[in-house]
Amino acid sequence: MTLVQERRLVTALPGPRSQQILARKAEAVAAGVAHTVPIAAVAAGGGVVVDADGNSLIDLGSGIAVTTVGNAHPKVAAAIAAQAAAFTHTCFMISPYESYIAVAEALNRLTPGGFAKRSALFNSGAEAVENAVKIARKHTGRSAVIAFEHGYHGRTNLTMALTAKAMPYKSGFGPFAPEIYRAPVSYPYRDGLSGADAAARAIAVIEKQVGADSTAAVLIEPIQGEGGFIVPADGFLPAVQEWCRANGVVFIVDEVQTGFARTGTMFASEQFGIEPDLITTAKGIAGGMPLAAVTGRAEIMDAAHAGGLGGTYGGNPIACAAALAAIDVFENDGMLERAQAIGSLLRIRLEGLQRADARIGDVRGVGAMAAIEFVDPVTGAPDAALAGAVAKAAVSDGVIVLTCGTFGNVIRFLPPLSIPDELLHEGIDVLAAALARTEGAS
Ligand code: PLZ
Repeated sequence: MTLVQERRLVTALPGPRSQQILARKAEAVAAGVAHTVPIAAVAAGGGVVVDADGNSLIDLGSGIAVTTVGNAHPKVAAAIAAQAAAFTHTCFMISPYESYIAVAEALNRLTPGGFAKRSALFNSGAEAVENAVKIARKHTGRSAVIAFEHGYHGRTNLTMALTAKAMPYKSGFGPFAPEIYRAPVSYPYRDGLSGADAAARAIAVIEKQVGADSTAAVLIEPIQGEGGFIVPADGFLPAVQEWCRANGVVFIVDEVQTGFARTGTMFASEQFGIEPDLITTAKGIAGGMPLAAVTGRAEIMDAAHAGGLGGTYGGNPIACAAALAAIDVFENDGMLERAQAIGSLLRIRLEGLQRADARIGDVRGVGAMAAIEFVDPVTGAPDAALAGAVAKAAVSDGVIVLTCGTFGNVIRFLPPLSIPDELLHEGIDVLAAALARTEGAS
């Protein structure tokens, strides 16, 4: 890690060079591809992102939970360089190569469940989810898929249908794929239900409105990411899994955001005591290279006929080399412990903020995946304006934080696990100062 680990603002953001580049963006890049941090990045590593003007920002977002091992991690960068020099592509469906197979073996070994497994590799989280649904439908011969309120699964046509939130993800982009049904989730802060009661409510909706016999799969994030870092009540996920088992429904758990040490275990499923039939992964898997996977029970994964799954780039050799290096770091460089330590630090700091400010209605998360939900202290109504203003002010002061939530009123913390503690503290200090001087919507 050669970058100096400090927050350093040498210009207001965006600085003059970033301004020039962002002006070109406005002219050249489609307006729909927006950005939230007004800089042009030129380097990143450890716990910082450096821009074209020499500003160094504290990174509490990891490019949306991707650079978990650290940006440009030396082992990942070396593996990419070596693979790029050897060969960049053959297409695994034409001429297979060992690294793809080694990634599949690692995923089969690391994902929860002692049963025989298979994996297939793709390019993005959305593509992994699409393929998990294809596989579940082929295996069951059924078509309905259950997704949940507040769920997020991507922006492709099928995954837009699976995603709950209209704006910005779906609005004007329909018609959406058929045979997708939405069930209520467990959102303890807002519904006050036990896990068992929330599961009973969801199962009743599925049974009454869809029917187990028509249902190919239930698809859920163990902790909902884009939807607001919603941690379900204890017992919710096991009860849903049990219902799936009893009804021959494939239980697909989307660990695209929660996967790979983020929550302090390799997969969040482990913390909820579930062993999904299929798991989708992406983001953290390859240290920043585009790679995604579906991993699961061999008899389900093998249901698709030869040639039924694939794609030109799926499991690209450079992405696989990066993944093998990242997985080595996850397993051997103390990443689980680091995620747990970051989680404790964040929780202590965020709960401190909450005690001092009633506009923070909830502090939640697991490991290095933490969030605060902003509300009107009197009514409990979501305060998206406050979350947005605080996040924007923190960014202006050199701390990258992301918002999320169906109501847009959540600030989430997804630091790279390579961030030093001092920068975490400084990042929270900056956020606290921004909060103290920001008025809410009410
Ligand atoms: N499943 C659980 O979190 C991606 C989306 C950001 P892709 N989340 C970040 C945005 O605004 O586009 C995500 C996820 C879960 C699937 C996906 C989709 O992964 O790699 O973005 O396709």
